[in-house]
Amino acid sequence: MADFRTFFAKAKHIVIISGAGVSAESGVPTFRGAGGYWRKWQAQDLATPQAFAHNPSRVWEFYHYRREVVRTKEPNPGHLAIAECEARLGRQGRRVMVITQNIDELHRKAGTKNLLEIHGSLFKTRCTSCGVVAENYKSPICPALSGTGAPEPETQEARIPVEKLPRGLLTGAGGLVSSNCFWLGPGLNPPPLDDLERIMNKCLCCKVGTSSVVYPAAMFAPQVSARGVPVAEFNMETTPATNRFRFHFQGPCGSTLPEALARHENETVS
Ligand code: BJW
Repeated sequence: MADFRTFFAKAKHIVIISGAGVSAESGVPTFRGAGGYWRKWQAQDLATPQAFAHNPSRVWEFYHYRREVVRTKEPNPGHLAIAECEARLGRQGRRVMVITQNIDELHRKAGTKNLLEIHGSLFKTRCTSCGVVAENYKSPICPALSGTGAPEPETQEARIPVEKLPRGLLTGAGGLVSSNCFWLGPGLNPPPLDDLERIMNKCLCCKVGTSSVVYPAAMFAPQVSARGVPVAEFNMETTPATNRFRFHFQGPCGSTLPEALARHENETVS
């Protein structure tokens, strides 16, 4: 930690790549492992264009359930340490950028401003007819989803007819809308990553609470590490990429991050 803190005190740019683990202590389930099931499926079975085309009612029940869970959750000390660090370093002319795979908006709720939500948000929809993306915080998002979405494996499917599922109303196209999340399947709705290469080549990189098995996020830290950028991983366990990084802080990031990102007595810009 002392070695990491020396880099931290001097870094002009800090890039934080986060995954589901950062929200685990807020009570949001992670994807992989025992808690990652909804009924008998995992996200990789339902967060795909094929699953939505085959059974939009089931996929909407899944997203409705997760929207309702997430709206009751609050940022934890890990989210708050990141947001506080961004504000503090900003006052010193330094920059913190957060790239999150999470769709729960808890970084935003914590106050993080410089944020790329590369997998989208549970609270945005995309019209399948005209492509328009819109914010939508309604609960439920449409009357037919009310009382549906229970996660237990034995739950009866709601089998909602497609005309009663959420529709796009902004442009008049009125098509079926899907959740605007970055679904599995190469090349779909690529996230906006234009400036990333430039910033990431000269930063301190922190990789927080992600299993590092989903691309493109999984590739950023190993790539910059190979170019000599110091990378610190914060995770409960090791990941396939751990031995490629300079630092690994094992444990709940609600405890490790506040210590790592706290004010350093020698905070200066290099
Ligand atoms: C704690 C903790 C605590 C717990 N403290 N830690 C190469 C190129 C292109 C595509 C591919 C490719 N290789 C493979 C692909 C295909 C695919 C892919 O990656 N598949 C893998 C499953 C093998 N990729 C895609 O389909 C991507 N598409 C694409 O076109 O990419 C194009 C591209 C490539 C390269 C450059 C530019 C563009 C799209 C991927 C979209 C992922 N979608 C999902 C669903 C989102 C919507 C939804 O949620 O409904 O995103 S899948 C799911 O996994 C979700 C997550 O964001 C994502 C990552 O999971 P994450 O966050 O790592 O969570 P977990 O559960 O896996 O891990 C939690 C970790 O936290 C664990 O390690 C715990 O130990 C830890 N933890 N508590 C600290 N308290």
